[in-house]
Amino acid sequence: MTVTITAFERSPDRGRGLSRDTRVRWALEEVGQPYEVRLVSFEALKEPAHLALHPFGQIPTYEEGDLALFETGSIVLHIAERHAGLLPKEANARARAITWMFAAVNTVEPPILDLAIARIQEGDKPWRAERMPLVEQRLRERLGQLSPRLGEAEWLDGAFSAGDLMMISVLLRLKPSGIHEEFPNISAYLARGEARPAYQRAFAAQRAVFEASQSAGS
Ligand code: GTB
Repeated sequence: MTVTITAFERSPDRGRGLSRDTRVRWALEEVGQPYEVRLVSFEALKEPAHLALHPFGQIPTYEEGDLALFETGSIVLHIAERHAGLLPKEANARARAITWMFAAVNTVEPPILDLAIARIQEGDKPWRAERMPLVEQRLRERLGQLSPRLGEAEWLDGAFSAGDLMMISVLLRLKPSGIHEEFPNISAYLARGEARPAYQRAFAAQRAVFEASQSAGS
């Protein structure tokens, strides 16, 4: 069955792989599921056709036959459950891998998003100077908890899983800030994720969208 996802026609991250379609592309690449991409403009995100797929008017969405999904956690879990390779077969290990997926989006991503919002969307607000140290401190606390748990392990819990895919995807958003470099084992973990051939293919695919938009605009 054809799988179609949506992605930004012109991603604000300029092809750096930080938009959330990258994690869905990565999951599809890991399991070897071919997919198509429908590029959506910012205006189209808020139009009825897209809102019927995504009530919050965002990317990515995932369509497969009659099934339409939104929310990357749910989409990656769906892919991982339908294909071998991203979730362990043993029930407890599988539950732990899913726990790491939730930890990525519910516990680690929020302080990372706060940092992005404070830096970009609220960069010109009068409270920025006062707020930024608090935002950075909360983020460092969270990374300071994740780092010893990861330790020198290759992945979070045994073999690479959808838990690592989500956690690495979330943490990669830190790259522009450089804060991850304060935690060498987290930096090495990100590098291992980025080195995976499936990640490389996903990154190249989203990068190609940016490059095509540059050529079209020039
Ligand atoms: N919780 C949802 C999920 O995980 O699927 C969040 C989806 C989401 O925030 N999508 C963003 C979106 O569609 C794109 S990824 N925003 C449009 C809108 O809300 O109107 C967020 C993103 C944007 C820009 C960068 N960047 O420039 O680096 C990185 C990530």
